[in-house]
Amino acid sequence: MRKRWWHNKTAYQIYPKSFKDSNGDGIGDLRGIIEKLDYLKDLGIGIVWISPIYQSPFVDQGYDISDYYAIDPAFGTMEDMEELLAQAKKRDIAIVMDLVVNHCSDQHAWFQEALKDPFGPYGDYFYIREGKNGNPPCNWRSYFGGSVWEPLPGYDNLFYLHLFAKEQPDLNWENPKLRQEIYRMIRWWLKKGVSGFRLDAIINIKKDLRFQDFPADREDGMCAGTTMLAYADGVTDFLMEMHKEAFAPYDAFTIGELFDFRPEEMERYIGDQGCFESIFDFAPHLLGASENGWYDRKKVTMDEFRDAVFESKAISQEIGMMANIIENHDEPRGVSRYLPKSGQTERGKKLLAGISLMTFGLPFLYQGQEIGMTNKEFRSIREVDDINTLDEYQVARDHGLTEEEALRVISQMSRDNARTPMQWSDEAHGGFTEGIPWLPVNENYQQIRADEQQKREDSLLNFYKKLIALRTNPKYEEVIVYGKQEPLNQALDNFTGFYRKGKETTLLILANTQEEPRSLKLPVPVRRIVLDNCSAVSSAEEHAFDSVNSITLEGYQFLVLEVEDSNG
Ligand code: TEU
Ligand code: CA
Repeated sequence: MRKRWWHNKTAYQIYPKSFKDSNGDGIGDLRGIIEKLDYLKDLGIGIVWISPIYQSPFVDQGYDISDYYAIDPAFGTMEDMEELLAQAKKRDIAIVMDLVVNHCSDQHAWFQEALKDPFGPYGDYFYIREGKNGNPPCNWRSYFGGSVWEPLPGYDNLFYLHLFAKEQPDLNWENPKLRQEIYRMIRWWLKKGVSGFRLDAIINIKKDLRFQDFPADREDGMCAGTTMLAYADGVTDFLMEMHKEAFAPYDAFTIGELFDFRPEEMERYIGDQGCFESIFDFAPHLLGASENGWYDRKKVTMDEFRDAVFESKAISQEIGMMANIIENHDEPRGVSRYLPKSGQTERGKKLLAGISLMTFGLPFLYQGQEIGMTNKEFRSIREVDDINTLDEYQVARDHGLTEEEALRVISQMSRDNARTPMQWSDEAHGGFTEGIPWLPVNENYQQIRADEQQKREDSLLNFYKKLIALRTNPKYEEVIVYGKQEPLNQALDNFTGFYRKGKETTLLILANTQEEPRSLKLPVPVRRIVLDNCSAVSSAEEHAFDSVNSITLEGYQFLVLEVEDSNG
């Protein structure tokens, strides 16, 4: 694997609308991010990905872009952005933007032109097709419900394709002119000083151009739009071209958001000659999913989480570095989702943090994760803003769930769980805003907040700092960044254990993912405890460990041990 500057970094995702509001309008903004750069620096963050801040009508919270060259006034101005880039650079923090180019907003000039003349040059920027006697061309369902085809206003029997909301028309990547427009825009931002991009929903840019029906997968007679991906060959041709024309000239950091990819394509995605530098590992997040919708999802155990992560590492670690997440702006909070009820404590949260950050790959935190923010209890559907959640609520209701049952589903799965404002302090609205927040703050902000955890030595936040610091600690950097990951006792229930084997150092990571203590035979002599979530270990050197061959782990104990090389 070719060494890259970002390999020993820890990354952090900011959802700008909910991070920090600087002017009291209830919406987080760029000046708010600038205010908090020192907080991020102190945490040890080296890369920050900011969800979309471009001009947008906010049908899908900025993932519907109406001008790729403009900052939305809700977030600030282009000068604010330039200032953010400069301030981040001073602190050696790379800024990564969101690249949303599978679709744009229906308010984008391109689409407005296409509406005027569907057969003109801009019509060909989109997928405009004839329907079947006034009905959609095929039976694909959009991510957010309903057909992917929307009648083109003012025309008989013409439809445009949108895999997401109808206000997010898909861009026609088959059109070389469109592709060049996108590459030009990417280069423009890179030239400005952005370090790279997170590529939104990027696998979808290649369509199965036959636009034919597939067998229905729900009672509505439709099939998931993503069904077509199995028949859409050649996405990597587009991606390689984009890499060559836009990213390579600036040596940009790129991280793909892709589901539904084929494992044998890993090399082409994140290998040394791949189209991206990294991709997110969504394996644990796909667990328990049902094609029927959120109401039909299965609860995921920590052992399933472990198995999914181990499998991802097995297929990727010889090739490249995936990014490890427990949550993001589309997912529920990781601590609420993966930890058993009895483990939803600060100790359990440290354990989950430890597993995630000691796993081979680029650690990627989502805002609030570092203080253990949790899901929110939604008591009424009126508390929800997210378009995806509103649809899933309706799907659950249509399936016969009561209002109360449907709200329970939403409380577990809603994307708004992750989008409630960041909990900075015990001031009103968690110190996020001096006005009224666009989405209510989680009721638990007095218990879970950054300022308190900053001060408390044994807090989750400080545990994250230790984990992050290990990644650049000269003693452990090589093993944590590059050491091979190998499972330990994977057949044990409620247990996650693995080695990280470096050139000179071997670490053993043990996590007792249950309330009951357990004794464990240690396969190799232990040299020292590097990190322990049950007692404070301030520095590795101070805690030499007597050679022992068994250990008793407390409930939800997490340990990083330096051990003798198991092969020698
Ligand atoms: O997400 C793509 C994607 O596949 C998700 O929509 C996912 O399936 C869904 O959120 C599960 O509930 C990206 C963005 O991360 C998301 O916020 C956007 O809504 C979407 O693209 C459209 O741009
Ligand atoms: Ca604001």
